[in-house]
Amino acid sequence: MSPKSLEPWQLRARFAAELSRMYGAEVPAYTTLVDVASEVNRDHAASASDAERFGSLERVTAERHGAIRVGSASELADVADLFAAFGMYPVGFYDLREAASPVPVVSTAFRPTDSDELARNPFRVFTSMLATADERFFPTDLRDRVEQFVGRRQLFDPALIAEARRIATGGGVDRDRGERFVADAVTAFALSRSPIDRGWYEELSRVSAVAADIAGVTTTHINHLTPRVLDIDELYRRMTARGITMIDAIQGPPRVDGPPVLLRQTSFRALAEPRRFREQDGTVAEGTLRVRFGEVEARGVALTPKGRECYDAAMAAPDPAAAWDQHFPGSDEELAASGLAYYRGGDPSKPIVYEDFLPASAAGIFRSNLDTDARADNTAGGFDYSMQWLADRIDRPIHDPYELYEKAAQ
Ligand code: OOG
Ligand code: NI
Repeated sequence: MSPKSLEPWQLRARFAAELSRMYGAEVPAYTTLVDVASEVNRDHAASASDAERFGSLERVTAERHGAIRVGSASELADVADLFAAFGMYPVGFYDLREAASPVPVVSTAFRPTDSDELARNPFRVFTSMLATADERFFPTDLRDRVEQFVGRRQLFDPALIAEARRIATGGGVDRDRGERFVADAVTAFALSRSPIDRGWYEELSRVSAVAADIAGVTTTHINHLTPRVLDIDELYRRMTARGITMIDAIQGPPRVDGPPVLLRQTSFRALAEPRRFREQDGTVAEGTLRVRFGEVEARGVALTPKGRECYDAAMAAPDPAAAWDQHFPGSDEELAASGLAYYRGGDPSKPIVYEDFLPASAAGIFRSNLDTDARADNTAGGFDYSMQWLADRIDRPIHDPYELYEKAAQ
């Protein structure tokens, strides 16, 4: 490739940075969050000797995850083509219908899969698809209308997807075309000003606020963008001190004295944003919707399947923090020796960072930012979505996260 061209990782780094700029302009509290996260990271790096154990300060400061939501498998297939140009591939399967407060979506995460690529820029996007085939949420008549509505819209310009395919195949692109491609990809996730059909949006809201956000509009948007922080408890305190009300709890593992594992997250509700509505009489009126939010996360070591069982057992206790020591040893040496967590070459000083998501936390994050839970008819039949079902529909393998950690550990 010529020195003037951009490789997928460079496109990915620009994509993350430009999405961040756009989201900051759209959601001002996000900018505060990023500032506070950077401060906490700087302070933590200055005071802790092993601050870069889970990635360089440079990686962590640039690190973001985003979340988007789509309405059908064919829209998800377009997303997969688009993200492949950035070296981001589907990893893992999350069924949020199984959560304590169910959300009618199934999800995967698009991210780099190799250690080198993750070190260059680990941008990941949690991507949810509306589970329209699940009759507990969508009786046949509603399902048909949702599928027709989604089938008629076009989230991505076919030219953008065609360009993405060319870039993925070529392994890069020249600078001018690459910059245009990134700009067009970012625009595809901007909040739209086109009028929303109020009656349709409200009908879907009665089933689920997430269903309305996904299928009540003709576009998609970035739902949140999440910076990574090295000390999430400190971040929580500083945000609260600035007068931003965070959700009650940090999701995921409790704060522990031993090595941090997996992923801890917290969020706050963004303000209502101006949107336009088409009323029943055809007139267009200004209104607002409150669907987006801010989130921040701290990442720890990836657990093996055996470690994950210990985690699930600890979290099932009435007080997970108090029960933690019964399930987890207190040092990296012991975690490595007992095969509970992944370390590069088995060396306890080289933890492999958890790059994925947690279904219970994801459902908790969804829920804490909604006014109402989904309405389900539990006498109706569900639908057996699975990782393989999704992979077949998007015509791509979905990676098993454990296989990727296993490979990184070797
Ligand atoms: C996704 C919620 C899940 C996370 O970090 O667990 C998520 C969404 O709101 O679309 O982003
Ligand atoms: Ni998130």
